[in-house]
Amino acid sequence: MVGTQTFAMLKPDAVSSGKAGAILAHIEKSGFAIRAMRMVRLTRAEAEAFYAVHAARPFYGELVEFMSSGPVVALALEAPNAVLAWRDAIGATDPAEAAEGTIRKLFAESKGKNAVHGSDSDENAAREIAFFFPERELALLASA
Ligand code: 3AN
Repeated sequence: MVGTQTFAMLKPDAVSSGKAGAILAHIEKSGFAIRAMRMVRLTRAEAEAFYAVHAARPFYGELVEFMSSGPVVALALEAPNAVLAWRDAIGATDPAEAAEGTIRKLFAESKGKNAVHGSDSDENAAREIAFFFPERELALLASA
């Protein structure tokens, strides 16, 4: 079954440059319901754990450094076929390659500072939502 929820995050570049509100408005206009939202600054250890799947990639150190450099906004989003719909809405990893109208095309600076994160599978969406949202917020999600 294709899930109706995905995990999204506004990265430190988007938050520090004052684009969080515009991106949240874009998210809602694009048909996603925000089911949970939390602003938090990740510790280095938390960023390492969140991106553990990328530990072997050459950019891992840079990624962890950047993701713990300032606050992020974590979101649980709901839409039909949520994971794919959100990947479509954010566009390619590199904003230079992202399609017109996508969030990375509109708001991202570079391949590393690319404004937003999106889960790549239903399994990772569940893992990433659980990483950021404690029990009470998960209960909210289940009843939505
Ligand atoms: P996506 O975020 O589109 O799923 P992934 O999974 O390939 O892209 O990469 C995870 C994160 O790692 C990206 N969001 C980006 O911030 C960072 N990243 C990917 N490639 C590079 C790179 N060549 N240099 C620096 N950071 C990168």
